[in-house]
Amino acid sequence: MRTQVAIIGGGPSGLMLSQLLNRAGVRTVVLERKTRDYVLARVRAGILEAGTVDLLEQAGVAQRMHAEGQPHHGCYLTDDQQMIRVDFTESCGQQVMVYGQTEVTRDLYEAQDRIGATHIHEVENVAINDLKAAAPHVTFDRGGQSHRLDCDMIVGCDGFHGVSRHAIPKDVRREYERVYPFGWLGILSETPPLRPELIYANHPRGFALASMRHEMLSRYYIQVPLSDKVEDWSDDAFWDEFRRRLPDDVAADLVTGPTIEKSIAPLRSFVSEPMRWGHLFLCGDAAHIVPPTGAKGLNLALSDVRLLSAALIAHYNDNDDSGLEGYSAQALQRVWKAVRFSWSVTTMMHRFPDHDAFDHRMQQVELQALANSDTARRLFAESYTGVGL
Ligand code: FAS
Ligand code: PHB
Repeated sequence: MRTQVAIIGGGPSGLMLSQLLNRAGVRTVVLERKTRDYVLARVRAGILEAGTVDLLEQAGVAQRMHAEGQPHHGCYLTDDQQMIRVDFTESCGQQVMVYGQTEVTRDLYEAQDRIGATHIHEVENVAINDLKAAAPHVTFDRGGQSHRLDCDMIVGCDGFHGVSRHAIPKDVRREYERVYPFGWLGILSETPPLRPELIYANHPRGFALASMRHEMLSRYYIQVPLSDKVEDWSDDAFWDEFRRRLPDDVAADLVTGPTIEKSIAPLRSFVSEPMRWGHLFLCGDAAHIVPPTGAKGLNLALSDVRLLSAALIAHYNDNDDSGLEGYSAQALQRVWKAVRFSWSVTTMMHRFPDHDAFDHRMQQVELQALANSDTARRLFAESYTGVGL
């Protein structure tokens, strides 16, 4: 088999990259270890920055998002009983789109089918070879048979647990990590969302987030200890704890119901530099992870894809390699700003086991600044909507 760009991983990064490259006449093959149904069953991000909305339009996959997505012009942060609203549009002229990652992935798969893009699912033992040679290649197994894919370029879109990052020599890679001492227990329920906008809650019992997918599908989270298991949490136990972490008047409006999805995600900040090594490029979670508090993960992944797709198209169509040469440094500039924002909001809004009264006072002062300062709200709004990254 031969192609121009081998893409390892068929999540949002790999799918979007394949879509943008094929629309520009650049041939790809996507190698994905799971089935399409497995990938589509994942429930993850829910917030799209304006830049991500633009990219979906550029890729020709924005129609359903505009029809079903919900534009949001602000969000709330609470500290005990105080509700602080940050108005994105007033502060920085921006908005975000509430539209689940699951739906983005579905839209991309359907668009890829329409253009006949090549996806190979249920691959195993993917290995990256000859990265520094003139022509690299990928080997993999499928259905008990070994295969070789010759290509010009390899893009690692295989997420945090993928193989691509590890193809960069250990003595070349620089890794930075912060593992948080808690996780997020998330549920989906076919109930009307608590409020029309998101609510991020800092409560003495821990963080909570009230989000949604649409007017009859709520997405709620609570901070839980890393030792907790999903089976430790009945629906009733979740609803009781979620309700306790919200201001009384807000909690009084909570409509509960059976959960249709329940999972616990660990939180970490992670960056692996560089994001290029020879003919290998990394995009998305393969290179970096942020805690979901800042709603940056998916948006940062697609920001990498926007940069790399333009660079690869210029390479093939204009014989211009400036984008490829500058990709890693340029992508990492935005990555580190998003990592900082996600870390700072996570630190402001969660209860850490080793925090003392001084730490909580610092959280209160930061939240009070959002309540009292236009400048603080503008800085938050610019990072949250992505315009400031
Ligand atoms: P992904 O991890 O989505 O995709 C990688 C793909 O590569 C997967 O399909 C995997 O099966 C495949 N793969 C892995 N190894 C492979 C191999 N060796 N060979 C072939 N294929 C391989 N972000 C937010 O903005 N908000 C959120 O609320 C949020 N919640 C999250 C909850 C969870 C549990 C997780 C894990 C992430 C969450 N994220 C959230 C971040 C998430 O949305 C990611 O940023 C986004 O999925 C990144 O997309 P990809 O880079 O494509 O990586
Ligand atoms: C979600 O709706 O899943 C969501 C929204 C905002 C976040 C994290 C998750 O910061």
